[in-house]
Amino acid sequence: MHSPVDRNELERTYRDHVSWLAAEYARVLPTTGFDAVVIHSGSPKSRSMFDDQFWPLRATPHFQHWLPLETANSALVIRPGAKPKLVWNNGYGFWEAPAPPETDHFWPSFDVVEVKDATKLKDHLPTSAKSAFLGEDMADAGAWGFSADRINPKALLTELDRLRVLKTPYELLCLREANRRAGLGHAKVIDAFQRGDHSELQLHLMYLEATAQDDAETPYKNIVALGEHAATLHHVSYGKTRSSAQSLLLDAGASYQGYDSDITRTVMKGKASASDVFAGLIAKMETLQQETCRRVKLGMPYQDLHDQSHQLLAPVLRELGIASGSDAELVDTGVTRTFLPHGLGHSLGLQTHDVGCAAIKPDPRNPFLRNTTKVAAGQVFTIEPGCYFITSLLDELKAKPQGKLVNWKLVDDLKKFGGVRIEDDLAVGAAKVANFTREFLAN
Ligand SMILES: [Mn+2]
Repeated sequence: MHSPVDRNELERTYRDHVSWLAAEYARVLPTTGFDAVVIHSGSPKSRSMFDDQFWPLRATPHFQHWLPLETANSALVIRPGAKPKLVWNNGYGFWEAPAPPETDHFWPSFDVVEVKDATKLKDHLPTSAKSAFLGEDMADAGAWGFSADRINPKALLTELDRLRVLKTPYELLCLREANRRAGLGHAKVIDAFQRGDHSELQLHLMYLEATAQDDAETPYKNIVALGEHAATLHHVSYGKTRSSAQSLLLDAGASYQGYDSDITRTVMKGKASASDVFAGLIAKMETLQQETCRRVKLGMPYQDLHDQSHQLLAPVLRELGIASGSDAELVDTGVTRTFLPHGLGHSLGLQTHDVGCAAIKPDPRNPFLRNTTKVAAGQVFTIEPGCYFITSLLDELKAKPQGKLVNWKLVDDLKKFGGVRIEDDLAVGAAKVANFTREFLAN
């Protein structure tokens, strides 16, 4: 186990990160027609118009790119040549207050102006006719004098989304630590599952405890799927009764300074002979996933990796007797896509499914692929092949001519296990590709 983040390294890499961001904004703003930008942190969204509760804040990613402060109704003012200004609204009243940030390393990088009331924010914003506004509070922006063409201008947003694709050393440090934390949760839950029977809710709560996260703080809702529930790709309505299911799919992450990890493991318990095929499937998917990770090379289209994972899945299906036919037949007729309907992976950073790698539409055969870039040094993305027994998709396949390639008796037997997904977070360097997940979680 690696030691937690060193404070000096955090401070040093963060300063460099902010300098780099400042230089990039100084390059991007004039080319998109602006001389300054206001980045609003966001405001809590109402859960229902019929009561007075709010969802926890999800800060604007462009705001979090600068600093790990989860604070509502605050704003950053970025003007090339000037120190970044944080207009920090910390007037919370007496009902509630946000959790303090985990560390305070970021404050010296900003001129901080404190306001006690969201309505005072506008007094500290630029008045230039060439200043842009980024954020979800667009009605406020309009009221503060930003014309519609200066609110979330598409050309600027596209450039800034692109900036989040290539990570700085600071961001890599954070993403690696997010993996370490999630690894603690995975190890704890897998161990508990293999020792005894639990409900999905119990396993979920164990994960939160082991990673010291409240449910609302996890980067995405934990997917805790026992048995057949794993066939629901995003199973988040946890069973509350103890289950004797023999398989568990756990897809859960952690956050550090706003940066996310996204990890999936599928495991079995016991030595039930009836489940031999599924145990074999987990082992073969592990091999397939590791082979796909090994194939990551600078300059190759990520979509090629996605397509190759289908080429690798075809022999897995055949060797286990799930389907027959040649690799080409199984891939070209869409049989592998019935068992693996989602994308191979996605960019990862401040958002679990970050958007910067999905600017181009994928091939129509890969409708859910969220990474269509060429692999480049500085990218961090997931590799998460799977193989599932999803009744609705299987029924569609059964009705087609290529349905005859499938051993339906075996598929029906395997439905009780739901499916397999194995997911790691990879950081592409100029010289090598690091697997942040495997540093902390063997398999
Ligand atoms: Mn993922």
